[in-house]
Amino acid sequence: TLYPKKVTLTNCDKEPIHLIGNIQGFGVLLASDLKTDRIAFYSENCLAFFDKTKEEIETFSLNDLIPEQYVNRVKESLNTDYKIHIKATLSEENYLIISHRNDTHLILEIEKDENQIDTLLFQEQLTNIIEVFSTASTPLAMCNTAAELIKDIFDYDRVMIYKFDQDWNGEVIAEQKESHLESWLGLHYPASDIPQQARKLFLKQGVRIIEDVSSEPIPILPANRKTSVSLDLSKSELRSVSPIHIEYLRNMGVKATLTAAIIFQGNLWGLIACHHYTPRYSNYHLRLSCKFITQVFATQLGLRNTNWLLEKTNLSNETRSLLIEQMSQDWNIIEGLTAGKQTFLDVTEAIGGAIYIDGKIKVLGQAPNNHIIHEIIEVCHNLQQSGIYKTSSLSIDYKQFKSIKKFTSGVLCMFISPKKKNALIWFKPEIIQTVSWGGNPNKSVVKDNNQISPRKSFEKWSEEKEGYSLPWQDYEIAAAIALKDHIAEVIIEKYDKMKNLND
Ligand code: BLA
Repeated sequence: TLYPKKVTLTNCDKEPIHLIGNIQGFGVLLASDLKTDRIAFYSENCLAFFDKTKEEIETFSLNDLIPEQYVNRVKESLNTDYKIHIKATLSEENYLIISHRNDTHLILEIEKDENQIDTLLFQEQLTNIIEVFSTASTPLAMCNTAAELIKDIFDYDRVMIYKFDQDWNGEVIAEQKESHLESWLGLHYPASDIPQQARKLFLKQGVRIIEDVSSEPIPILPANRKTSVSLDLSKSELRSVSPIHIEYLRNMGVKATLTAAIIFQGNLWGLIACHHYTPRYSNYHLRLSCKFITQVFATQLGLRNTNWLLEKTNLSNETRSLLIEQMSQDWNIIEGLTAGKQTFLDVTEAIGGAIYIDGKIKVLGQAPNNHIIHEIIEVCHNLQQSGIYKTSSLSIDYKQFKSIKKFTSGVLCMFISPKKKNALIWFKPEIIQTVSWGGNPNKSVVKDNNQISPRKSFEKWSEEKEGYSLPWQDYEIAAAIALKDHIAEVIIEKYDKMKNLND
């Protein structure tokens, strides 16, 4: 296959795990070529499963291995992006055939059908879920509820809600676990623990299990032995696991996982990560249910966040209308924005700010002196894009501002007109945080002989994070842009008024 033998530090996030060329042993895999309709790839365990020789399978089409009525139904998945699963009896045993297509192949994955779920109980549980989520009081309460539900239903030793930040580092924000395990609640993990290609696959596959980190991967063989391409396993249920991640889990002492993607508006918001300390198989019914619950959870969570954002936006809009009224009263922009009951600070969550118009500076709340404000404006003007510059770590980006980091770590600067340096600036204070990591994030990879390994220790490692404010949220930036646009309008109107008076 084209799979690189050595994964190095520089190609870690390029390891093509969708082409890994192996499956896990809880099923068998067949792939038929969409063009020729013949079997193009098969997992090695198909030989025993179908009791055929390599030579036989390599000349077969699906019909030679699987009864025609099943093959016909399986082929329905050719017209859809979804998976189709059918119950099948093969050699007098019950199986599930789960099929889907990629660009070139129809892929069949066959697992034992051992549905021991009490359907009625299960439907009851699923029905309760929507109610339970919608009555949770905060998004965090909702995450705790989700962790409890997943623990109850799927019974892994540890269930975590793992949330990504804007740099793809993550934090365990909710946890349910067996009481003898130490808690990982609040621990942070660096982005490199789940590299970008692994995150991308979660958008396609949604839920995946690792049944047993100690099991031997089963090779996928090409029917044509000269084939130099690998089968794309992006959506496969059985895809085997990157050796680096296997080592990672071993170092953690974990034997099996169930992982579900929390996807909101097409973005990966976080993961439901479940660990088990002995091998554990969750059948397809359970995996589908997990997907369903996670989707309901993601939707409810998204709704909550949207409502919250809407409330904030509405409040900020009201403030802005008032400011415009104040500015229009006597056409004094600076007075209108700073002297009334509401000031321009109120459209964001800033605690200080400054206005610079035609050489005049006016400050509000916690703000540095005029000299420093001039310096900040210079920096912002050089870095602005479309008239905006924002940072939540001014003193880290620019050492000369270290002495003012207490009140001025966060800066949002909005230039009113692109040519002049007239600007509105908002400031946020430094929030010193102790961040606890699950292992030292500076040593998240160990390198020996050009071979890389994940860290060995997941011991709690704490770090003081200084010089950062809370981030500027999208609604704050939108509010600042809207205010700036209105100020520009007021300036034009004022100019027209003055002109009319003079004419
Ligand atoms: C995959 N890494 C993953 C996955 C998780 C994590 C959840 C998804 C696969 C799964 O377990 O089902 C990381 N797991 C965590 C974290 C916690 C957890 C942070 O429980 C916290 C509690 N990993 C490394 C390094 C590399 C790496 C250094 O530490 C690369 C150089 C790679 N991680 C890596 C790869 C995958 C992965 C390649 C994909 C595995 C696969 O799907 O084949």
